[in-house]
Amino acid sequence: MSESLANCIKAKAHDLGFHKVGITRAVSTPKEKENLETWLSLGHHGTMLWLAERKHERGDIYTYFPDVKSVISLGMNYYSGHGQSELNSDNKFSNYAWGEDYHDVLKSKLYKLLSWLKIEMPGLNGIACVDTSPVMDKVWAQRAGLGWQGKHTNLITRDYGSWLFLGELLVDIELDYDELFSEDLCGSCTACIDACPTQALGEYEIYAEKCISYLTIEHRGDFSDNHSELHHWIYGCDICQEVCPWNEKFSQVTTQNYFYPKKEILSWTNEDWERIDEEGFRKLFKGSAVKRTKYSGLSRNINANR
Ligand code: B12
Ligand code: SF4
Ligand code: SF4
Repeated sequence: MSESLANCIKAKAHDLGFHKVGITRAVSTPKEKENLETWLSLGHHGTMLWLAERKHERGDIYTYFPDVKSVISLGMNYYSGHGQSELNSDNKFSNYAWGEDYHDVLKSKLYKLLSWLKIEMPGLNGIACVDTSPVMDKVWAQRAGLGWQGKHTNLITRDYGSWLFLGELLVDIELDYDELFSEDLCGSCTACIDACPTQALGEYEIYAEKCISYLTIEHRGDFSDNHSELHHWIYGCDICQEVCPWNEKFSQVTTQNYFYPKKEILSWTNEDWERIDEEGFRKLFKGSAVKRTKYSGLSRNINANR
């Protein structure tokens, strides 16, 4: 297909508010599939059974979408310029969930991009994916040239660091392709591994069952004794990204104000968090990714940090 269509897709994506776009050929990914299956067999997914249930699709894009020819990978910067030290509470709250739910924000923009593309290319078939589809977002972002998977396992870009949400459009047409991001710019740094308070990181590998983000968001039920160390985090955890020199040097405040913190996130005290009830939770986190942990999960986390 013509180079101009790939360029038009990128221009349209930037107009819609995406900060990074790359396009890559859909291929089998046997190495990543094997890594995923080994990781699952070692139980590093904890109670995230949904990861194992769709492992064949997640490890092989053709199983998910047999007609796929190209993957358009997109990144959106969510760095609001605020840090944990500005929170008026000892409770820490991950910055990715300070504003609106990124799934909704990215999905609606991906649908707009797909609708536009369908007008340009009548008959085209495509799927919009953000996080919840059985697709390895970071693997495709690296293949499409957006950046590399750092030792903390998140995708880092040269120009924004790692504070980026990722999504893709899978389409059944050929396009012009970007080069794989083949450099590993972590070098000899191990800041993320050293800073992780629960030793949840190996090099380029996460033991999710130990990760505070997993424990506060994905883990269901009570914490057993050895899972009670949340290090003041009540939702998610940002430590490995906060210490990354690529974020220290290259973070840019996002142009997308959906992700700026709600005033309560900045102003609430420990007592405010401890007083939150189900109704208050529903109001505060309407349209937010925090719904995932439900009221029971958030209050469990608040209590574990008291
Ligand atoms: C499951 C999941 C989690 C789990 C597991 C994290 C993980 N790294 O997999 C938990 C709940 C812990 C989690 C936490 C977070 N998540 Co999350 N998560 C996902 C999800 C749904 C799937 C990721 C996946 O496939 N994991 C399976 C493992 C095997 O994959 P992997 O770690 O990438 O493994 C690769 C390599 O590490 C390597 N590998 C694996 N094992 C080994 C072993 C060795 C020895 C070696 C060398 C390599 C190696 O091979 C794998 C394949 O290439 C994706 C969305 C998606 N659909 O992709 C979001 C996603 C990765 N999460 C995201 C975010 C924002 C977060 C948090 C920052 C949220 C927070 N602040 O609390 C944290 C970050 C924690 C961290 N350090 O990774 C973003 C990351 C954006 C980015 N710039 O990279 C994503 C892409 C969502 C999105 N669409 O934007 N997440
Ligand atoms: S998110 Fe927190 S607990 Fe999880 S790997 Fe990073 S530093 Fe460790
Ligand atoms: S902290 Fe260092 S090792 Fe970890 S991801 Fe960033 S550059 Fe790589």
